[in-house]
Amino acid sequence: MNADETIAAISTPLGEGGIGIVRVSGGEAYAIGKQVFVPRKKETPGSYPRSHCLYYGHVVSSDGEPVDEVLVAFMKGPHTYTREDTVEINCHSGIFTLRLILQRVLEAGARLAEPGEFTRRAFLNGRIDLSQAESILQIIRARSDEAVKAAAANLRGRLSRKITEIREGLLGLLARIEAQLDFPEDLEEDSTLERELPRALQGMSESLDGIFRSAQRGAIMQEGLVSAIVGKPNAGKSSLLNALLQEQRAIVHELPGTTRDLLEGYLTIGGYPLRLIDTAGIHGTADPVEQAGISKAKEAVAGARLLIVVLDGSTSWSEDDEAAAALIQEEQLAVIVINKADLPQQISRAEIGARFAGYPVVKTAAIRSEGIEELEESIVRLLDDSVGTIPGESPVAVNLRHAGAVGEARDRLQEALRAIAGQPLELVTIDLREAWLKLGEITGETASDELLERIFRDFCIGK
Ligand SMILES: Nc1nc2c(ncn2[C@@H]2O[C@H](COP(=O)(O)OP(=O)(O)OP(=O)(O)O)[C@@H](O)[C@H]2O)c(=O)[nH]1
Ligand SMILES: [Mg+2]
Repeated sequence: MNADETIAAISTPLGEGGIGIVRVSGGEAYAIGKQVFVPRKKETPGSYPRSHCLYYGHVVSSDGEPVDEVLVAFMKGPHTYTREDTVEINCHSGIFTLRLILQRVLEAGARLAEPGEFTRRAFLNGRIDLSQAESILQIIRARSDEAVKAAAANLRGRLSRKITEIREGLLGLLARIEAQLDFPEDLEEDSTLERELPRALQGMSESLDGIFRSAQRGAIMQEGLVSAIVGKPNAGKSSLLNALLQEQRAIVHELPGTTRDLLEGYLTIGGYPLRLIDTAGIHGTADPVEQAGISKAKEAVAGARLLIVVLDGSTSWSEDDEAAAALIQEEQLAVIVINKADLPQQISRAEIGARFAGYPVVKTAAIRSEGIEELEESIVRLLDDSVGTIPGESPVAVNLRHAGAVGEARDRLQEALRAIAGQPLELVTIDLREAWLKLGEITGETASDELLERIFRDFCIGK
């Protein structure tokens, strides 16, 4: 990829429509535009083309034949998307028209843009930082109002500002610590450092935690919270899925081992979009088809953020329940459901509460849709606690990459806070420096080429 080359691409979706746009960006954009486009009115050579004006006319083939009737905008850098000279040809949107015009522009000297290359240039030319570039992709892909708003705020630089502020704070602290390490004789000079350091780090770590939670929330709003229903065969998992979705989505049967494949449904509770996955009952079996279903179930459980562990209240605690319970990972959210509450009970809420300390326990009778509201309420409480909004704050980030980097930086600062008590200051600086680097990956200042490659590959050609 060469940044000196002039690039071109069709920037609107391919298909029939009112208008399609071929965009050209780079040093040769004006020359190429003037070569392929003939304005309708005679323009005076000195003042044509004027920047950010629309010209009416035709794109013509190399032998002067009109290809399409168009409006063309010539835009002088740096006041453009990429900061480079840009030409946008607005034509009739038909697949062939657009391709002919693109072809014409390529003949005139442009190279076909790679996915995301316009946005990458905007980043490389310093118009936006990496998190802003990603916000553009998020705006394109957003699936809810909240996601659009959060991405738009990031595009305006809200996340970048917060991150930059914390990075500058870290740099300031690092400078002071290093001064103290280099000139210990001046120790008295900065006696406030010792007192201020823990407080400053605590403050930064809390800010990062706020962003982390908010980013997670953003990601959930964007993609839906992946939730798996898990438990032994016949516990009533599929019945629970149906009750939650309020439709007969899954087959329910008294034979254990009814569900084999994963089955999905979408629902929103308390404003949280959930992607709900029903799974095969977990138990030891020799049946190869059932085994395949169980290994799929385990995969789904491992990839879920929330687990709904279903127990059959009319049977006593068994090894199969044990096996299902053992699937809960520490970082997962889980709610325990004692189903079949309408039948004589073999397990008590107290017993289950003791086995699953720290997790909410709810009783339901799925086939009668009883206890479903209570289940929903406890799920909403779990989500509010772990990713809920901080009063007055709206999400700053909607991207799991941001959440990951922010979370790691926060953990580094926590590490540093622990190191302050008892460890030499050198060790503290290692953590601070790593936190600073991690945060730089968000804005792109310390992002590797590989990371950039991965991010921009996700864009479409023409963006
Ligand atoms: N009495 C009573 N029966 C229930 C309840 N929920 C489910 N059942 C019954 O239990 C049996 C199994 O229900 P499913 O929903 O298929 O159970 P499952 O956990 O999906 O089972 P597998 O897919 O085989 O793992 C069916 O006969 C249901 O009618 C309930 O709340 N009360
Ligand atoms: Mg089932």
